[in-house]
Amino acid sequence: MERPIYQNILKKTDEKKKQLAVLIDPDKFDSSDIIDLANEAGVDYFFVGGSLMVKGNIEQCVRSIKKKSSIPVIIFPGTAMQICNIADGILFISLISGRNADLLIGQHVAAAPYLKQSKLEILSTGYILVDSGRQTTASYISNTTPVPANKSEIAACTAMAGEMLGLSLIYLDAGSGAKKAVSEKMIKRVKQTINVPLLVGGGIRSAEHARKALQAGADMLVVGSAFEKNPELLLSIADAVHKEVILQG
Ligand code: 1GP
Repeated sequence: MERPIYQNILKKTDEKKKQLAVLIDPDKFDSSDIIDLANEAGVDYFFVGGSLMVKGNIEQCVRSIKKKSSIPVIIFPGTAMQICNIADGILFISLISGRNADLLIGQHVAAAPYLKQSKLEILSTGYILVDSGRQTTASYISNTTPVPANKSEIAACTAMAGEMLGLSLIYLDAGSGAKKAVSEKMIKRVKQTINVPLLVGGGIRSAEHARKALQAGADMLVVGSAFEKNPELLLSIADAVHKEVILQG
């Protein structure tokens, strides 16, 4: 089975080329400026989805992106209701930091036969929610307790277990709009314990911050809220991600 997205993520990770995913929340998607900027900056992926969708239409949102860009679109689903066939791939997320059976395996069972028939590339992902100083929509809606921010060992053991279970990506997330992002210490500790690519997101708001997360060991950054407030930031954060290749190379 062809897995172009995953192969590309692996290749870039092996080459120590850092990657940037722009998270688009369909509820807040009201302008295509962000797509133009993402094209200009050469970002790697669009992630589309949200922990809770109130008025957005995921299919319309993916369609608008695809009309203007050839950057692969990956669904980052809050629930199985957000599966959208016209995207390129989907993070098949197991919320391994929580103990909510439905989000560990339940929704996956319901979605599996549908996904099997779709052309979406399935990216199995161990999702680790990290405490960010205040409750996020992700932790409230998922009804799970995030890993305490200062407990890097818990995050590391959780990531290790996720990799041992065969998950292809590990995603450390402080949640959208997090007050405090995942610490460099935790990113470093988790990166030391796994071989699969490490995604980090939640509360990244500057190029300097992005650089630090990458230097700590993140292979891909996921940024959403900061670009909603200031789309131009996309250019400087993407630049930081690309320059990091040169620094590490
Ligand atoms: C949330 O990691 C993503 O799941 C992105 O977070 O919106 O805070 O950038 P932000």
